This record gives sequence, structure tokens and C-alpha cells, in this order.
Amino acid sequence: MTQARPVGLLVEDAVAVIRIGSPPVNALSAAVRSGLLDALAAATADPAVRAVVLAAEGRTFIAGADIGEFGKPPVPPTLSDVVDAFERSAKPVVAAIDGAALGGGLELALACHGRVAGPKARLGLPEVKLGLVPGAGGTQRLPRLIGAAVALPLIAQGTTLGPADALRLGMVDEVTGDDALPAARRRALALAAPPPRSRDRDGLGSHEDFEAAATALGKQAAGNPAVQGCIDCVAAAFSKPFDEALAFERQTFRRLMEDARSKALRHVFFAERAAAQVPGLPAGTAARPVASAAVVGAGTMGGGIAMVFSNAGIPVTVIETSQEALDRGLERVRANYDTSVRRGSLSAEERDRRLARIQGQIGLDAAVEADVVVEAAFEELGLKREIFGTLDRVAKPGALLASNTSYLDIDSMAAATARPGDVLGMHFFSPANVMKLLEVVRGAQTTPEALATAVELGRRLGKQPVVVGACHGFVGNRMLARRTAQAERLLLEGAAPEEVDAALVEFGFRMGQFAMIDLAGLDIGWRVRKATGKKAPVADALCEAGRIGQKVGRGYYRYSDGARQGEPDPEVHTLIECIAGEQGIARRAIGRQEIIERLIFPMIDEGARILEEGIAARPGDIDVVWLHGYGWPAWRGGPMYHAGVLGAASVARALEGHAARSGDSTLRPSDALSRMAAA
Ligand code: T1G
Repeated sequence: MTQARPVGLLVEDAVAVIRIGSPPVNALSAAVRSGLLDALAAATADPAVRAVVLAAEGRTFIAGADIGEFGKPPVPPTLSDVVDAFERSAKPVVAAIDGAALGGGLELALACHGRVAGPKARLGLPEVKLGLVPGAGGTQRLPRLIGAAVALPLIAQGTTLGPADALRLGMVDEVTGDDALPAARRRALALAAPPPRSRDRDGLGSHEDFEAAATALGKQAAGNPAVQGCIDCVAAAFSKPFDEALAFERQTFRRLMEDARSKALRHVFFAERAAAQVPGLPAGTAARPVASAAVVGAGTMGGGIAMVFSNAGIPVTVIETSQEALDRGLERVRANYDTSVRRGSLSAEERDRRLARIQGQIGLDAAVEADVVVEAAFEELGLKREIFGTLDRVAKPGALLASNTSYLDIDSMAAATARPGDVLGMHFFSPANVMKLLEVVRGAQTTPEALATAVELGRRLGKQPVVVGACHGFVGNRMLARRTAQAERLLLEGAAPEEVDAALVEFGFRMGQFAMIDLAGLDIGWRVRKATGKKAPVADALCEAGRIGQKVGRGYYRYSDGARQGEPDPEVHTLIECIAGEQGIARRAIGRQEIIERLIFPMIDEGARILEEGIAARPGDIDVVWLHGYGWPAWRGGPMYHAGVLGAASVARALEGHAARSGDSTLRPSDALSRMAAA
């Protein structure tokens, strides 16, 4: 049934089906909210109607309130008005949940008098992931339905459940093997009248159990006002009458709506989705189907990438040059899966299924059937050109030929083939089977179809794809290089590695600069610098001393008997002081604010240049790269969002000041940042 209006009403056999049809996800926009009230009023007024079913069209039930409306003047009716009207309905209402019932969508279903879930139902209150709390009764109705101690972690962590778990917890009354509508109709008719509105606290369970659940969330609540807000709202279910608790929930929701963290998280929500749109894609460009893959190279990255394909259900051939290298790589893959089984995050049966989808072969001829080939060989351009030249002869027409290179020239690889339109970068981040970011690197001749194929494939692999232009380091590593250069300078000028890292962790990064390099290995950067003639005195000296990171127990930090957490090492302090002395640098104490500005602001400066050069299409794309590739704290929105919060002009001024104070001219703001500041 197609309908011009976002909410339709169809009465059949004494049941009125109110059906939302508001693509793409039936978000509860103002038009949908008023349509729902009108449809309920019509159903209530119709003497032929004995019961009502709430259903929806498309791939979701209701994705929640319309996030696009947030921060704008509210348009009546509010979602709470709609939820209240459904709960007060004179005729029984049952929700037929096929697809996602999230946020306000679940809150509306909770106000109905019954809930039936189809096989694709997904139920949750993810508002906390937007820095909010549920704002239409979820913190009061869900605890009464399934118990406060069970509801609280679900709300405070934004957990989404499938139909079986929802049934087990009592969130739904019935689960069906297919369309939920017929069962919902039957259930609505069986409810001769709506059950009385439950305001009692019996369903909450014991306050002690709730307190224990709240205490378990203590660490997550510390410094996170949204998690604390969830705890406070559910606590109000015990301490306040229902309507007062609802008012408290709405007040908490409105307060958090204005919170800087929530604004940043809402920016991230839309930036992630925009980043997956290929800039300038001609209308109608179709992605090619991908039914099989090949990965060239069974190293750490190649093995991880093979796992990503297998995990998405795509059979993949791992190609190596020797049986020994192949066996070693496949053994590492098996070990990774075995670890997941040991940790309980993967069943042994699923591990076996995934392993069965990964085959090993020797020689590039094995790529002949693949719809996509990802080259993940040694980071040396000559070798990559040779591989692409061979793939050009071997791979089937229309196959996507991608390189996982983290900074080398995609166009040079494309030039080694007669099909440059099919060549691009698919830059996975280590560990490939864990990190979400996928930089899709557009070559000068890459076709829109190839780009669309890589982006769609990226989403299918569970990645966050971002289309970026071809330059040294693309977006993420190019900006990281600015931070790395300053981190090295700060060591020479007086900061200790642990001071630099503490500043980044305090800013919100999960890991500091030097702990990250120790984990990845200093030898990777050392090899690049030797190939490009660049110098990094401290890092080079550490490598020459064999201190190449955690894997050898010593890097910027020392790691006693295999510990993962490094300790400051006086030997490193002495090494840094010697190098600074040789360079005639008078060391000084450097404050945390100067450290964080000299690490973050040059990244913003590089981001401004990247945007002007067209290497990234949107500021939000740069934010998404840093959120999903480098652990930028989501509640700070991303480097370019952060620049907007501070003001590009103040960033430029601060850079001027640091350049003057440190004598490091590389800190001076670029013309691109100055133009951004002046805009
Ligand atoms: N509001 C507005 N637009 C939304 C939206 C929403 N809630 N959800 C998705 N979209 C857009 C999205 O921007 C994209 O647009 C398109 O729909 C497809 O989305 C009072 C206050 C439902 C699991 O947090 O988790 O209710 O890029 O690519 O992969 O308590 O969308 O195509 O132009 O993600 O199939 C709580 C958010 C809101 C759920 C579908 N709800 N959405 O995933 O599609 S706050 C959420 C999702 C709330 C109440 C509170 C997912 C999805 P475009 P998509 P998908």
C-alpha cells in the first residue's frame, strides 16, 4: 500500500491497521506524529473498529524520534503526546514490530497494550549513544515491564536486542517466524479492552537489585552525563510518582539536548552516514556484485582482511608466494578465531564456518575468479606495481583491483594496468578485523562504478567507508604525520613521552601517541623514513638501540615481562636529553595545554589543507576518519568539528603563538586554515 501521507489507516475485520510509511526509516517526524494521532482518533471513532494494530512499511519499524529535528523549535504534537494517546486509547493497540524499533519507536511500542516481534525485529533505546536519555517514557515504562535492574544497563548502554531476547525479557509478548501483522491482529482482537495503565512499581523489582545495577555502571557514568542521566531517570521510577518521573525524564532529556557532548555525537551520527555517500556519484551508478574475494599477502593485514571478508560471508582466497608464508598467515588467522572462541565471542561452529570460507593458494593466478582483489603486500611501490601488472593479466574483467597501501601512490599502481578505472585503494586499519575505518582511495581514473562498489562492499564488511583522494597518507595518516612530528619536537623541547601521552588520554583518546607507536612497532615508521630520507632523531635513536616497541619489551616505554602497559624509562629520558643537547635545544617544562594544542591544532591545519585540495569532500569525512581510525573521542565530534567549536580563527592564533614561542615554523597556520578562519 503506497500512500502520499506518512501514516495510513486500513480497517478490515474489525481491526484498524495504522501503518507508518515514511522512508527511509519511519522516523517520528512532525508529520508522522500528527498522522499517528489522526489515525488513532479515526480508529477510535469508527464503531466498526474493535482493536488497533500499529505497523510500519519498509526495512524498519520506527527508528526513533527524527534526529534531524533536534535543536530546532519543537513542532506539536510532541512524541510524548503521541505515546500518551496510544497508552490511553479506548481500544486495545498492539504493535507489529517488523524491523528496528529504536528510541522513540520502542517507547511508542511500550505504550501499546501488546507487542509482537517478527524475525527481523531489533529493539533498543540507543539515545545514550547520542548523549541523551530516552525522552518519551522509556526510562519509566521499560523498567516497569522487565524490571529496573534489567532495564537500566540496556538503557545506559543503548543495547539493541533481537526478538528472542526481547521475548525472554518480556519486552514483547510474542515472536513470529515471519510477518508480525497477523499475530498482532489476533492478539489485539483477543484483548477485549485495553488493560489498565500500569503505574504501579511492582514490575520494577527490588531497589537493591537496581542499586547494584547502577553501581556496576559507575565507571561508565563517571564523566558521561548521559549515562548518569539514565541512572537518575530510572532511579526516579522508585522515588517519584509516574507523572513526576516522566517530567523529570523530559527535563533531563532537554538538558542533555543542549549538552556539548550530545551535539557532537549527533554530528557524528550524520557525518558517518554522509561519509558513505560517494561525492559526485552520477545518479544511477550501480555497484557491481561481489560474491568472492582474493587477498594478496598473508601478513598481519592480509590475514585480517581475509577474516573481514569471511566474517561477512564472502569466500576469500589468500594468495602468497611461498607455502611457508601462506601457512604462517593462515595459522595466525586460525589463532585469531580461536582466541574469539576462548573469549566466548564466537562459537566453535561459526569459527569453523568462517575458516572454511578462507582458502590459501600460491601464485596470483588464484585471483582469476575473484570479484575483488585486495593487495596487502609489503609497502614497497615497485612490488605493488609488479603485482598490479600481473593482476591485470589474471583477474577477470570487471574485477575491482584494490590496494591496502597506507600511503603509497594509487595512480602509479593503476598505471601498471590496462584497467585504471577498476583500481583504487581500500585502506584497512590494523587490526583489520577490528578497526571500523576503511579509507576508499579514489585514483585519478577510478570510475564512479568502482568507487560505488568499494563503498557498498565496505558497508557490507561492517566497515565505515570514507572516500578520500590520492595523496601521501590520504587523510588519516597525513594528519597523523603532523601530530607525530610535533610529538617528537615536544620530547626534544622538554616533555617526557608519558606527559605527551597523558595529555592525549586526558583529551579523550584511548591511547597516547607513544604508547600507540610502541604497540604498532617503531620499525614501521623507521622503514618509511629511511625510504623517504626523513629524520626523527628520537625515534631513529630508539630504533638504532633496538627499542622497536612492545614486541621487544622496549620502545618509548619499557614493558616488564610482556606487560601491555608500559612504564616510563629513565634510559629514554637520558637518550632524549642527549639528542636535545646535541641539537642545542634548551629544554623546558611544557604545560599540558601547550602539549595538546601542539598535537591537535596542526592536525586541524592539515585538515583545512586536505579540504581545500579536495582530498576529503566534507569536514565530517575527516572527523569520521579520526573517530574510526585513530580513536578520536566521539563526544568531541572529530578534529574539524572541534575546530568549529573552538573557532578556526582561535586555532590559527594559537598556532601563531606556538610557532613564535617554540621557533618551530612548521607550526604556523597554513593559508588554508587562515582562509577557513576568515570565512
Ligand atoms: N532520525 C532521522 N534520520 C534517521 C534516523 C533518525 N532517528 N535514523 C536513521 N536516519 C537516516 C540516516 O541519517 C540515513 O539518512 C537513513 O536514515 C538511513 O540510515 C524521544 C529522542 C535505524 C538501524 O538512534 O540506528 O528516539 O544518509 O544508513 O544502516 O527517546 O539508521 O540516507 O540521508 O543508518 O539501515 C533514537 C538511529 C533517536 C536510531 C537503520 N534512534 N538510526 O540503519 O540505515 S533519538 C536511533 C539507526 C530518540 C526518543 C529519542 C539506523 C537504523 P541518509 P542508515 P541502516
